[in-house]
Amino acid sequence: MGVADRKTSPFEGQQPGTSGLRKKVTVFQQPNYLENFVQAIFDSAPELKGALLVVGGDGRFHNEQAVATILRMAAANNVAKVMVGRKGLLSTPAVSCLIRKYQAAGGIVLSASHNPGGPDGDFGIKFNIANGGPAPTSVTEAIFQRTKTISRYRIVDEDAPDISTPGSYRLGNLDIEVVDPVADYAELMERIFDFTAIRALFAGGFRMVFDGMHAITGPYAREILENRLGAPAGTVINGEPLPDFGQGHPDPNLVYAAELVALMRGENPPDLGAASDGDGDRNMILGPGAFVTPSDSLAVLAANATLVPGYRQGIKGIARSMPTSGAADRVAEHLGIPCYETPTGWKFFGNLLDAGKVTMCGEESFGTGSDHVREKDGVWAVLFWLNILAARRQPVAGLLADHWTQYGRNYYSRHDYEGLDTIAASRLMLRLKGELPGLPGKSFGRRKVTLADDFSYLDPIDHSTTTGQGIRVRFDDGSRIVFRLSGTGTEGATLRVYIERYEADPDKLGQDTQEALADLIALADNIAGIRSITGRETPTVIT
Ligand code: G16
Repeated sequence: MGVADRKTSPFEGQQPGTSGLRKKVTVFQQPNYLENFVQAIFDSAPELKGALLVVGGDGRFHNEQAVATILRMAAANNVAKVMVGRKGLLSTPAVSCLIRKYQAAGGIVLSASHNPGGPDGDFGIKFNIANGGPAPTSVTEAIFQRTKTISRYRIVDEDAPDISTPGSYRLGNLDIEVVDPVADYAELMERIFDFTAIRALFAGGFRMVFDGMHAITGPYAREILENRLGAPAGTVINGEPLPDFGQGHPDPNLVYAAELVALMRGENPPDLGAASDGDGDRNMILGPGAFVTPSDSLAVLAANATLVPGYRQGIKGIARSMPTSGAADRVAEHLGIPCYETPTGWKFFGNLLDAGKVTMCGEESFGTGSDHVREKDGVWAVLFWLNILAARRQPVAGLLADHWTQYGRNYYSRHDYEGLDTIAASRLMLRLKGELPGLPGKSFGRRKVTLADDFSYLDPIDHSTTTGQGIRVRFDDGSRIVFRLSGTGTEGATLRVYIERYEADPDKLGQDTQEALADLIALADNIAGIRSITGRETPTVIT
């Protein structure tokens, strides 16, 4: 077996963003581009030598080639064994599950999440550490620094084996175990949820539609919902993973999950509508006449957690990203448990979960999860909803209404301005930062600013500080506007504006969200000059 030490030179900009390195497929197709980044991972994570590494991706275009390259490089970098999903397929939460279950030293996830795929689409790579979660900033920064000086990478000459059938293979000194992508994950779900109750729910005629969006979760949802829980065939739609996601945009929100949204708004809608994203870590929950915001979803799951066998003992704490609404905070307060506010990025939950400070976490970006793995988990969230609905026998809208009656409602919306000119977007943020000192005490109509800052986070476990995590403007009535630039896009800049207002009046809990937030939405433009600086009259996506 020949091991080649191949010469290379650094590429600009191999800096991981909110969740790994995401670029256009064409960027990843450049000779040595992927190799440089993978070698930087091996150089920055010496614990992988002689150990087990989990590898898998969401099946998007370029997945197979990338997996083959990683196998050849793992063999040359003295990894003892790679566990890889059949055909290189694994959802992101399934990677996390395997790392934890088989005590791997880490994992490599190939995905650009909810971003479109195909030859002109996006690709991505992310390193997960031994706890199963995304590497913390200290590690991603070390990888990035390494990419700047890299001059060689190691790869075996031999081709990687065909991994389309589960089994044991060998490549030089490397053991390769090809696993069924679904089996271990499905087994974990059976241990957490009351499958008997959910089975009875379906047997009683409960109808749901799960939109796999031609991404990774189709096979997971088919196996769990249709095969193990007895939901009728056809419950899972768009369930075949395709390299270009059927030319769709695998982002489970009201805009991109249009087929599901139309079904839920059509005649005789099913009792539950759900969707997941490219790599299976996001989720969207809909009921007839009800859209559950991800922030509300976290709050509802936390409030009802003891109905689920895996959380019967109660939850220790909740964590949410800063831009996520305060709905979960109210549940935490009621339960007498802490609620932590972290920067955007699932990696910030890892320390809190490992230290046992929190059991559940969630983000406004359609992510919910718990300490069962160290990633957010789309199918898990859907099963959690099913378990609650099976226990409470209530429609989604009724459950939400009851929740708001008890806790009040955090009206919440995110307005995204995608594909902005990067210079204009930075100018907007810079200008806003410059305004911060003058904002507290200033009045806008009937509201007065009580806090205006650029969010920074002191990790209570490792005491690291992360700065510049989004501009927060809070008002005296508890409402809030947050501005930040996305760290996951690959084209231009995306400005995210998060708008939130709390309402406790029982007569005002059923308003249309955009109407309930209309004056704050106008205020956001007034404060940040969005229209004048970006030239955009309206957001690209409203969720
Ligand atoms: C990633 C991160 C999430 C984050 C989301 C959006 O999710 O893991 O923590 O909330 O991106 O980030 P941004 O607002 O910077 O675009 P995913 O599903 O894309 O891996």
